Amino acid sequence: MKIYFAGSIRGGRSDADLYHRLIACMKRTDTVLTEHVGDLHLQESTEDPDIYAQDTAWLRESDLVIAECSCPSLGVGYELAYAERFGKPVHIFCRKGIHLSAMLTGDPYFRIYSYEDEAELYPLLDQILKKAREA
Ligand code: 6K6
Repeated sequence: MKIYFAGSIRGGRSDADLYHRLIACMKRTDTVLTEHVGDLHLQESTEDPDIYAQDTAWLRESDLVIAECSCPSLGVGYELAYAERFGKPVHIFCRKGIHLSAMLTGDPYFRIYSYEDEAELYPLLDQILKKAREA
């Protein structure tokens, strides 16, 4: 499957190492279109219109979207609405205690998982990907 992983870039890189580990986990079985989101030495070299064109094309091409939303990001919010518009299944991870936007928690389209410990995410990811493969 082609997975679109969304995580904060200009919204802040405090969770970049977490994105890196989640992407590595998904890459064992599937293709992650947005590997750069977990790049710990991300260099912004591409022009913004090219980033937008590439990322929206990847979203349309993807089989599902996984987003880590603990670090708020306008770009990720946009991507989630875009994915919904194209009927892509969207799974959102968020650490307990973070008050996620009502525009996500109030939209029944999104499947939201709040977690306490990162270790909870790996079996959850396996389960999500297994179900998606069977769908
Ligand atoms: C070039 C090489 C590495 O990074 C760049 C430039 N930046 C981006 N490249 C690709 N996708 C991006 C870039 N900036 C934002 N995005 C997309 O928006 C990613 O798919 C993220 O999920 C999301 C982050 O949005 P912001 O608002 O936090 O930047």
